[in-house]
Amino acid sequence: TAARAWWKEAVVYQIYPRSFNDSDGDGVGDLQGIIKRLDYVADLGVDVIWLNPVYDSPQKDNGYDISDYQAIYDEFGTMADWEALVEEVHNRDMRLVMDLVVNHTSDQHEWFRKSRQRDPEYEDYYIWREGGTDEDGDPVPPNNWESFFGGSAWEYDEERSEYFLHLYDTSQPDLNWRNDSVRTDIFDTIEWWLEKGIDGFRMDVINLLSKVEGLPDGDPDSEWVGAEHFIDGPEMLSYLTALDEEVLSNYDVMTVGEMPQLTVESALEYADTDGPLDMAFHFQHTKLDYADGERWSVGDWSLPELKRIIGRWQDGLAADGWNTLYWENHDQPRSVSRYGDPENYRRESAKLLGTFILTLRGTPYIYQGQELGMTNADWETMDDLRDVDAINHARELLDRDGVEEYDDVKDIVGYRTRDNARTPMQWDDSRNAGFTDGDPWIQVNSNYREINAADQQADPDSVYSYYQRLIQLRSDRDVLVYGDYTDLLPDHETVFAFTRSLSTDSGTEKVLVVLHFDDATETFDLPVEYADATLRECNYDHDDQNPETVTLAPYEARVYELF
Ligand code: TEU
Repeated sequence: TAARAWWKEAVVYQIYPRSFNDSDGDGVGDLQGIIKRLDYVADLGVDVIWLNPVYDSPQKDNGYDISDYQAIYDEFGTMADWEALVEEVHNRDMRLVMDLVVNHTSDQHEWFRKSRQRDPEYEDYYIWREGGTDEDGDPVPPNNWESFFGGSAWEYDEERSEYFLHLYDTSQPDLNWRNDSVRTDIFDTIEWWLEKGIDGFRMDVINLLSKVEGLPDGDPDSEWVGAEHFIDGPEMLSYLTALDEEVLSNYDVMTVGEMPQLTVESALEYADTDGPLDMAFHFQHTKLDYADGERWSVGDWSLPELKRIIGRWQDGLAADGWNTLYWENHDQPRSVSRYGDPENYRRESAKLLGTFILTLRGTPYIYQGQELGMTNADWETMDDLRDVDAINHARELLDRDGVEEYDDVKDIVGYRTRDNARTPMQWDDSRNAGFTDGDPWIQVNSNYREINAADQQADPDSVYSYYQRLIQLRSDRDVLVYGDYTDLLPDHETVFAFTRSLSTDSGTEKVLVVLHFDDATETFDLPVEYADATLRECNYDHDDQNPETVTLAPYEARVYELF
């Protein structure tokens, strides 16, 4: 069994400050708004809050474009508000994890402004290159790398007369981690926040820091052109090891790396017991519904494929390392709209998806509103969209042959836009779902009268109450944290059944989880061993708990315990 750690036993709740709660009526969520709702978060039973970036920023990418690492964005509040927040979080026995965005800064950061002026001290803080020319003598960027948000990863800067690299938006230039002063400045900033009493970091695109020397062209046919030269680059492990040894290891904090295209093999380098980080987010299951590996398309997903991915990670990190478990975050559409049935079985499928992340082995991450079964919204016009990623890609799709107007791409853009996760938290059935007294910065999902926190807190059958019970169960039962994982039916098309088991001084604790990912009914033969097990949690009411053959209702989820 794995060594105990508080962050393995914790359940994390993610707050997207812009969309959580607005205290001053400007339509944008803020820190005082979060403080007002902390009791709600604590009542859910979670242990850690991960806060998306609240640093000063022009907000081109909602805070992932930082212009000052040591100041708070004024629409969110002040440093005093932030200090009050961390204190109030700690008063409720929860911990606070901050977002760390150090692959890039905003182009409004002082470092970039000086760098583009060739100030000798900052000249080399970013990745600047001269371009070339094509056959016709027209200027072309230094290589063929692409931005994740579409288009070339290079932008020509008139002021410096060179191109700079931006793997995300043009307003997000990539820092040059080869420069010792960049690393020193970043390490100092990290230490500064740790001294302010935070409990860890979620590290944004942290496996992108090291770019291959010479910046060679990437395979033009790959999912993200250039990725083989900037993901898990040659210096990656040494940067993170230095960060851990010089800074992080002096504090009792948790670290989770967000790592595009992460494999089990690299996860074990970054985040095994000796690795610099505690755990990492991979994206393999979030690509199940891509058609032909393409994000701006939708395909059918299959449960056996999901099980193969989950099994690869559960087994791969069984002996060493630690998993993260998530369906949603601020970059992903709502899970019930993606893997469940928001029309006919919203409650049931939302509970089924909750059971999944709260009973597998790893640290669960719940995104605000997921505990209510919030759904994707409708994005009727381009003007409704706020997400730079969706807007850029919608424009690219509109340039394609045969595509004439937004209506032609609305289905895919509306399904995939990160805005789905960013509609305001639905607190109650009052105007704007209780999020703001003003005009919300993004539309409120029109279903807030049916789906909101106030109703669900009062209802023991709600998605919220179900999450609350399962979070409690997970914190009461070591087997749900540390127990071994076994998939009972790897090839079954609609049933995901697995066990967790843990040997203790007083015997073996076992849990059986049965998840029915379909809207028909299906039978499941209860393993003989579980004939006398207790049905601890289920998203349907049952009289007959342990028949030999269980008839599973649409999206039924069962959790049996055996001690
Ligand atoms: O996102 C990085 C990112 O590219 C992935 O989350 C992406 O959605 C995934 O690889 C798709 O498979 C992070 C932040 O979470 C996001 O909000 C920022 O826009 C981005 O970095 C840039 O900072």
